[in-house]
Amino acid sequence: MTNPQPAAHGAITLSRFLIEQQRRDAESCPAELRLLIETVARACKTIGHAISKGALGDVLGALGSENVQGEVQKKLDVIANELLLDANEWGGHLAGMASEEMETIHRIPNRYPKGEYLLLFDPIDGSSNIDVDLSVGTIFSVLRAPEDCAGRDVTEADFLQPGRDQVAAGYAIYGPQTLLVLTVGDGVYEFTLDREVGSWRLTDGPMRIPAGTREFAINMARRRQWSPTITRYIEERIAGSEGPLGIDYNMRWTASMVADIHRILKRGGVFLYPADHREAGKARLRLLYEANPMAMLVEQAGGTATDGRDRILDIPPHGLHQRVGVVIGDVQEVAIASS
Ligand code: AFP
Repeated sequence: MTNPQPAAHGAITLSRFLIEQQRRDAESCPAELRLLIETVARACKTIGHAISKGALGDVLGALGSENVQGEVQKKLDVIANELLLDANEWGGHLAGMASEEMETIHRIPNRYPKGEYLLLFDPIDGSSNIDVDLSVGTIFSVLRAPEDCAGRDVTEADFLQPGRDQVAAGYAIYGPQTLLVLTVGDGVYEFTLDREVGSWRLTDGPMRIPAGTREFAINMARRRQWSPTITRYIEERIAGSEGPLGIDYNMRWTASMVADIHRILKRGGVFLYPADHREAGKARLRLLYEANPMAMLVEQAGGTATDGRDRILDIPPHGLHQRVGVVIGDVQEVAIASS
């Protein structure tokens, strides 16, 4: 009897994919991690449904409050944060959680069993896009809790692990389609939400960043913050065929890292949000729950990610909401921009 042909993409659900990954390599996807990922994926379905209601669901607009980042909180920032906390705190997979929307960590209540993982997330990435119906996303990162956590409460320090220690990373993107893109360290896979039955269906993977795509993503309004290296890198690409490179580039900027990174995973290119070279440590993106998970995904897809000099995944965190410069995507473009 011939081996059963692998099911065509679209026929494989997230649950089946994770169970088969667990069978292939229990180390990369043990049952507890599989169940955690399925829980996060279910919460992302609920978040996507809330977003799709728009003005009909009283989910748009700001709350008149600020988060720990000093940024205006949108209703959906808080709704999505609560959904992720509620979905994940009772399952027994986690020792704690951390979020862009919470000043400090969220410990698992004593009434629930604790697990061996730490979950970090940006519940809604690209919040400024919510009220104008542009793509937003949810970014998540999974770390192992230190072994001695079993006998004590987790602390913020337990979350301060370099990105290379992540055991899983992913994002949901709420756009024309609702997608989940995921890695457990064995390739990057895309799932599309089948809204008719409510299941995630495998639609791409293992994903590889196409090399040589001449497309960069940067917020040009921040030009005064760029180092000479970044300034030269962008100016040469704007000069295109009339400049030293002798070839044209294109630019995209979606104000949602999830949407820009998804485009890079699908068709290549590079994303840059450099730190402000005039003031040490002044940067926009957060290391633990934006840069690290995206860097794991991009490296798993054959790309690279630096802070403008050093590999993102090797940066030793010193704070839960630490910010970092980001240059990520096509290996050659990242190398040139990080030189
Ligand atoms: P928000 O989630 O606060 O909208 O920030 C989104 C983000 O962190 C990242 O997703 C975007 O690439 C970047 O900020 C957009 O920054 P600008 O608003 O400066 O373009």
